[in-house]
Amino acid sequence: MLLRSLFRAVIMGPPGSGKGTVSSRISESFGLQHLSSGDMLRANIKAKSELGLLMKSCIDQGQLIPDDVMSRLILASLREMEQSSWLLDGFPRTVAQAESLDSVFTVDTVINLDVPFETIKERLTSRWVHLSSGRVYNTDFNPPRIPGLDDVTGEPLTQRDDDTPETVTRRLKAYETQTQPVLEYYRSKGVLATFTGTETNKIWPHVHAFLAKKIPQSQQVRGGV
Ligand code: G5P
Ligand code: MG
Repeated sequence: MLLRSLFRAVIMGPPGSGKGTVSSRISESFGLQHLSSGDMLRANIKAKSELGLLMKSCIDQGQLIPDDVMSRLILASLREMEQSSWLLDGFPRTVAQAESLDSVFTVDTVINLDVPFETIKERLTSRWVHLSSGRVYNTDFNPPRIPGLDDVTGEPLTQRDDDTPETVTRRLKAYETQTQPVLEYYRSKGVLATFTGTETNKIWPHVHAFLAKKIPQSQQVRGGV
């Protein structure tokens, strides 16, 4: 039997650094399945499950969901994608989460979007999202074709409850204390690739060139940047 080689990647970066935006481009160019922890949590909240309520209170306060809850949720989804190449966005966010991922899957590469905090704040207050697909817009950077409506479905866009200036400050703090140590964890394993900049359109060609070398040609959907 011919085994297809799988590619497993993680994308990291502070809130608003462009993980969702870059992930969409990676999925489109390289065919990796995009799994966003934040999108999964928001789907649970929308479904009004009991767990969803607990999650909402954490997210709205800019705090992380407990590691055991988060790892269970993500690893269950990844087990269903065993035959796929994937890109994880927003997980792991603590060293404990990275260790639990490592105990089941080998991560081939970790893309780290290194975007200064000053750049991020104003981006988030002008972000609009299509909740069910995770598509992300911005009134300045990538506005929808029709204001307030998703380009693909025509459904209304919404703003995230955690995109207020106060909550963004708390999310950046949580990133500094809990998530930055994960970068060191992956650096010591030799899989961390950092891309520094203030504009996604300038960072993206570098990410594209890097992945084009890493991902088997047979798996790439199209080569353009
Ligand atoms: P999320 O959902 O993972 P964050 O905070 O990590 O949330 P976020 O906010 O989704 O990250 P992003 O995906 O990095 O940001 O960025 P994006 O959406 O692509 O871009 C942000 C905005 O900037 C968009 O409007 C975009 O259009 C615009 N933009 C992009 N590039 C540019 C540019 O070059 N210029 C300009 N002007 N604009 C640009 O997690 C949310 C919460 O869920 C919980 C936590 O509570 C977390 O706070 N959570 C977890 N808790 C524990 N463990 C985990 N693993 C968890 N995962 C999620
Ligand atoms: Mg995101």
